[in-house]
Amino acid sequence: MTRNDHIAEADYDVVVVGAGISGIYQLYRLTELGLRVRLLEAGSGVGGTWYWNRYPGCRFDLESYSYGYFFSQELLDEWTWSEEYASQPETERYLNLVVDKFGLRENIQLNARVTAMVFDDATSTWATTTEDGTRLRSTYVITAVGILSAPIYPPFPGREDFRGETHHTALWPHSEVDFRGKRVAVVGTGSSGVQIVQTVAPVVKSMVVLQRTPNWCTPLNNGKISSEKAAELRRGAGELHERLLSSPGGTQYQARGERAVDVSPEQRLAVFEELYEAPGMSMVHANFSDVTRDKEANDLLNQFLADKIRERVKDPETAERLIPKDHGFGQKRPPLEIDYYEAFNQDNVRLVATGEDPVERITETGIRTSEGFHEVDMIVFATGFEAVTGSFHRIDIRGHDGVQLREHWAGGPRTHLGIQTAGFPNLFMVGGPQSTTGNIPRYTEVQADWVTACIRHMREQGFARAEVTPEAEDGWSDLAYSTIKGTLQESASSWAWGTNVPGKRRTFLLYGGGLPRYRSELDGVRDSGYQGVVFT
Ligand code: N01
Repeated sequence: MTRNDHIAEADYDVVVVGAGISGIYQLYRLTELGLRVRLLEAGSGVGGTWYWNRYPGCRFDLESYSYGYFFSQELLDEWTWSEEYASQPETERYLNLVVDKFGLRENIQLNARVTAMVFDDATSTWATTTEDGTRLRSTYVITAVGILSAPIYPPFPGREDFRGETHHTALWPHSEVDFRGKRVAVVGTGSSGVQIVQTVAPVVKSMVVLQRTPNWCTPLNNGKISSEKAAELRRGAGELHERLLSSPGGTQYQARGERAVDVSPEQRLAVFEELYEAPGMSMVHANFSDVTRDKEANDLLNQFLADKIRERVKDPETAERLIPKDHGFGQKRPPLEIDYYEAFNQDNVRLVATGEDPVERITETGIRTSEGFHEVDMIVFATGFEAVTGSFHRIDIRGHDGVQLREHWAGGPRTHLGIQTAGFPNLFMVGGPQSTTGNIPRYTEVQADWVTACIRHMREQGFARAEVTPEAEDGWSDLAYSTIKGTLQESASSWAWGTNVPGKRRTFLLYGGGLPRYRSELDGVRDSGYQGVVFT
């Protein structure tokens, strides 16, 4: 009898779910180990977020080169990002190139939406079923289902009655959607809504933007990447990667040492002005150390940003409606905009604040609010996602004794390291709850490396299953929550807390400890021989 004789024979060693940026990387690492891997993807192409969200104007809000892969110098040499913040088609092309370049396509099954994943205690294997009834048995399952991938619609009565076109930004069709000369309603003013409004406003006949809560949007300040910069990025890729992994958000930014409340009003204004002209998330990550932590400092920044909105939006009433009153800058991930505020200076663009003028129903020809009727040809729902846990809850996942994951997480998700959950042996999550914030690919690459090492360890030691203890799960869940305690984020309302989904329990769904601490937690568990994980 050899060491692995008690491990049941399965169709595959590993089934990975999701061909987004994280799933593709996980697949690559597993094929390096020589495992038999099948990756199941619901879409008819790879790319995940960058496959589904193909609406006009969709692009990165973090630097393209900080978001892409670093595992292959050959890939870094071959690929050149054209812009600091690449658009969706470019990113989708990049991910397709990676899949082909590393021979991963043969392991990927497209049009394979997973409906169920059931653990069999007798054989310690998982049965994964797809929508068409196909069933695959594997020793391990790894979910890479994305934290923003379960789209939601607002519960407006009459949505099915509308006879014009309707689209959700996260389910955008492959065929071109023609906005020219159309009367369009956009529901939702998060990052997706902001990007689509500013992009299509110049070509529509008219637009009504339905806003429930305004956001603090700051300028993207995008730019082309010159050939000199591209060469420099190639040369410095290793260093950049290290810098990203050493920063809390996985970004290239560094916060200032000083506090906003300690400098003179002139100095403060000069810094805020500089950051307003700077690219990307500078306002969040390169700002004074206290602006997203301390209420007084935060209010100073809010005042500055509110004045910018007043400067840019001509109609004072519209400007006031666009200024957030319920949260401070940084309590939610801020949308980055190009000329979003200027769109409201067009005579044919109208803002409806649904707090003052709520939607009553959708009819065959438009949207009725308490104060009027908006006749439109198209409705775009930019209404976001059931974030983080939504994609898990849309699959019937059952562990020991048939316990459902959604039951296990009824009081909010519980995990160990954001990677495993008690009662679900050999199920690993990449990009699961309690595991990320900021630059997601930087978090999920360290998770995928950890999972790969854990599976290698199991195979070397002849273990059939890996299971986390309830104590380890309690410990991590408490720790993940404690990372946000006492910060301004603790009182936020957003998808990160699940509060955008009616009836969902308010729970912090992410991990706020920062990437260096997270990496050290992962390393610590691995180096201790996987403390908290029971192997049999
Ligand atoms: O989704 P959201 P998103 N009635 O949840 C409104 C990333 N991302 O797709 O704020 C009326 O932020 C909702 O209102 P409220 C990024 O991390 C990145 O825009 O809940 N309105 C809100 O205005 C981002 O944070 C990029 O009150 C309703 C909007 O719909 C995350 O994805 C681009 C409503 C939803 O905003 C999610 O962004 C796009 C209702 N019943 C996304 N229900 C980049 O730039 C919801 N809303 C890389």
